[in-house]
Amino acid sequence: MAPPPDGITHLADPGGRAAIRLDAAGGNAVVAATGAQVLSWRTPHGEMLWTASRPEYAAHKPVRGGVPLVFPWFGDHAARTDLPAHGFARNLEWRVAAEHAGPEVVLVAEHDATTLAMWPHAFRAQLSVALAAELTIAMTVENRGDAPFRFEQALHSYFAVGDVATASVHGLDGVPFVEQARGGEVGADRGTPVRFAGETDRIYQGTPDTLVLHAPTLRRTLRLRTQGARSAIVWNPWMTKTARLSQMAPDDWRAFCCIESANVREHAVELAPGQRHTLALHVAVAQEP
Ligand code: TA6
Repeated sequence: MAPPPDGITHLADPGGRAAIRLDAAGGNAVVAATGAQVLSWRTPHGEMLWTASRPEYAAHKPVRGGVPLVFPWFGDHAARTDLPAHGFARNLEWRVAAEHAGPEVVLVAEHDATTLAMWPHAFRAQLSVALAAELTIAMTVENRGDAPFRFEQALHSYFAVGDVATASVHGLDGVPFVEQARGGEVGADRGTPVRFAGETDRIYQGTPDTLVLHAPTLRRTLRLRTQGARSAIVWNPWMTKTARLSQMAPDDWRAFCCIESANVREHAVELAPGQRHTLALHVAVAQEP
């Protein structure tokens, strides 16, 4: 078997699971084969992604942190309580389909008897992770069946912010949202960024291509630029919900926020047979001196 291109290393993650490390621009990123989950993105300024204090690196399970994938449904399944929240993509073992100089790794998952029993559609999903000065994550879904299907998806990114009470998300001014933490209350921010003062679980619809996360306690700004995403979820569980979440220590809520690049609910994606769709996220970091 040919050695991987420069900048790509195969290794075991902290749980001994197969993973791939990409090295570039003075930093690195690690992707687990389980769930094609980006576990880490380190730049010369430190770790950009956040991981829970009690992480579990288990087979067929997502680690809480990094960038878990949501597919083919978001949240609880509409009809079946026996199915996993956020779909099954993050529980699958993905295979490496390609590795390129750059570096870039491409992982693939396809329908099988297990997925068909949960979601009766033939699909091929591809997750590309590329590292240069920016981190790029692109999810492509193809309809391999003979009938149309609709799916929801998200790159469920956990970003390190230092102290979430000082963080802010910019670019959602006037964009309508549904606040899941308040029973689906609808709203829209006017003339102010999103700030965190309690449990926040907002689905924004009709989102712009660029959002900015300010994390002043880390003297850091992240720019999130997307293609093919019309939804975004902004989430922090705050103190009470944290107690109900796996892998979390009681104070973990203070150190992260999720900004999820997505297509959910009325912006679910419909694919005709043979059609494909790509959601791409490019994250750039600016670090104050
Ligand atoms: O994306 C926000 C959300 O739907 C929250 O409601 C919370 O459930 C979070 O995802 C984490 O979900 P998980 O299944 O990873 O614990």
